[in-house]
Parts: sequence; structure tokens; C-alpha cells
Amino acid sequence: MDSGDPYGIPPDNPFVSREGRDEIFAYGLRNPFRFSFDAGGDQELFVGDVGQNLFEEVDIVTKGGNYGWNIREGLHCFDPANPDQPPAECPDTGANGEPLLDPIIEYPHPGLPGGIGTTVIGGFVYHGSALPGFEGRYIFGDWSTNFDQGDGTLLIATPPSSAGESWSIEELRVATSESRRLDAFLLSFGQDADRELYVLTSETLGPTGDAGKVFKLTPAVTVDGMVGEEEYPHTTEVVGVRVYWYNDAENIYVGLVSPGKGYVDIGFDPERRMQGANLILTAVKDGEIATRDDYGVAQTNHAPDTGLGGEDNILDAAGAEDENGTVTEFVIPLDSGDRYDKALEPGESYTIIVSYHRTSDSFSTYHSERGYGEITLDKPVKE
Ligand SMILES: [Ca+2]
Ligand SMILES: [Ca+2]
Ligand SMILES: [Ca+2]
Repeated sequence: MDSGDPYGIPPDNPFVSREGRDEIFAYGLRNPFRFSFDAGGDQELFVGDVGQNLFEEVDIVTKGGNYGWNIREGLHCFDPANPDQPPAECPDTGANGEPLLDPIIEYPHPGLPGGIGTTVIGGFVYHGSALPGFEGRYIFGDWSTNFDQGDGTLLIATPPSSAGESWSIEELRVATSESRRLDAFLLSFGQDADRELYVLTSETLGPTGDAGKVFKLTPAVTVDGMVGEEEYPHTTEVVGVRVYWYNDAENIYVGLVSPGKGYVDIGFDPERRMQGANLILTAVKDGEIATRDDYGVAQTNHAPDTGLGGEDNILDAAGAEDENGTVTEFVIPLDSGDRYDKALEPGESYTIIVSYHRTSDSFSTYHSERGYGEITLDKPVKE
């Protein structure tokens, strides 16, 4: 509050010095539930406005705007006496002749074609760094498809190419859930100082019990032998091999895109040449992924951890070849506890040593190319 003691009303509010409450900034909203200002762009005010029987909407709120309730529900006409049947026609101005402003997003309730949910939950325009593909898009959701069993939906909306059109929406699927959905009531979103987003849920309908959870939105890396455009938040190139990585609090996920048809490997935190590095060797042999967890026993020599008395700690791996080369992906623990793996700390930077062979799948063939790079790990909150 810039003025007033302790209460003030901005003097340029639309109803100051005329009929109507001075506090009103905008109107025609039914049940606005969660709002946020865009941290970028034009710092616009995004509001999720809960509808009645049929349609949910999201509005960009402007001073003095009339958002149509109860003449309209979403983009549809609304009749309070017959709320399940949108009239074919309705006024396009309010009581004072002002235009009724359309939402930027509308979606229907379950039971209608394309039905998503019953209650829109406003979110944030994304400006974090973990999910670069989400930049400038609006992350929001729906509370639940029904009142009995929490079944919230995460949604992402993309701005239209021409102003005035609706934003397109897609469901955000949850990789860490078997159903790929929240399986809980979606209550709200949060944002941290880095503008990363959090999802607040509960398994109970009301504000009771201890079934509330807070999740952080992070990239979904799938170990499938394909590196998707927005799959990994980080990448670097070493001697023609593109290295992708992502880490959570427990594991590091790595994608290697090699110009060769032979093996490709990466060593973490080498001391001299490959000596002391935790080396992960990968190759696609006859269409199948082959991997080995090694240790740099000397500057130019490495051996399988299992042969040295350690363990193979590769948790998952996949790979594929095409005419351009080889793609492999794998997951290893940040700290396997094995003395032949280097423990990696979230938030720290490490040298990497990367090599590949143009044609040979044999892990004992001398590489075609080798070089050094650096990776920096994210410091995620405990999930
Ligand atoms: Ca993948
Ligand atoms: Ca190991
Ligand atoms: Ca190792």
C-alpha cells in the first residue's frame, strides 16, 4: 500500500468518484481462485475464475474490466435460471454499456465434450530455468474431475500467435505417477525465488488431515534412447559428442549423442587424463544397449568396477542408432557408495572426459576422439 493509514484505495480505481465501491479494480468474476502477476512480459494479472455448472475460465485482468459473470460463463452465454443450458445469445456489454471481456482460456466440465475438470486453479506464467520449454507459458490446473476421489489435472497454456485469440491448453502428464496424473485434489501453486514452480495437493477434500503434499515441477527425463528437444535442462558439447544432463537429489540422468557408430563414454571427475574418473561406457550393439560401469585405473586405462571388486551401479540405460550416429541415455546414483564411482554433489561443477569410436562397439578399442568438458549439477530441494 503506497498511501493511507492503514487503509488506502488507489485513486485511479475505476469506481472512485462515481457510483460503485471505490475498492473495485475489475468485476464480472464469479469465484476467482488463485491469481498471480506475470514476472515477465507486461506483468499481467492472471486469475483462475471458477465457473458454475459447465465452464471454467482464466482471465487476464485489466483495470475496470468486466469479465461477464453472470451473463457469461467462460466464452458461453449463461442463464442463472437454467445453468445447464447456455442460451444461444446474450448481451455483449454490461449494465453500463461496457464490453464483456472474454477469458484467455476456457475449458468444459466432465460430461461435456473435451471435459477436463470442475474447478480451475490459477497458477503462474513460468520463468524458471529447469523447464526451458515452458518459458512464458501459463502453468495452472484443475482441482478435480469429481468430489469423491481427488483427481486434479495439471495444465499448461501457450499464448496465441495473434492477440485476442484463446491460449491453447494441454495436459501436463506426471512422469513420477503411474497414472501420469496427480491422483489428488489440486489446491494451489507456489513459486520460489528462482521462479521454479510447486504444486500443492491433498488427498482429502477439505482442509483437514495430513494428506497434503508439495511437489516441485522438474523435467521428466525418460531413459528411452531418444533425447527430446525439451527433455534435459542442460547440455554441452565435447569433441562432437553432445552431452545432456539432469539431476535430482538422488540421481544423474545423462544423454550422449555421438557422431560415431561405435561406443561412446563419459568419465566424471577425472584426476589426470581418465585416472580416477567414474567412467560409464555405452554402445548400441545389434540394436541393444550395452553398458559398463568402469573406473580410471591409470591415465590411459580403465577397468570394470566389478573386476576391481566394486559394483556396476548403472540404474537404467537405453540407446538407439540412426544414420547420424548413436544416442545413449543412462541413470546413475549421484553417490553410489562404491569406491570406484566418484560421488557427485548437487550444486557442484565437475570436469568430464568424453570419448567415442567411429565404428567399434568394443569397449576395449582405443577411442577415435576424446576431450574434456564441464558440467554443473542442479541443487534441487529434497523431493
Ligand atoms: Ca529420453
Ligand atoms: Ca560402480
Ligand atoms: Ca565406476
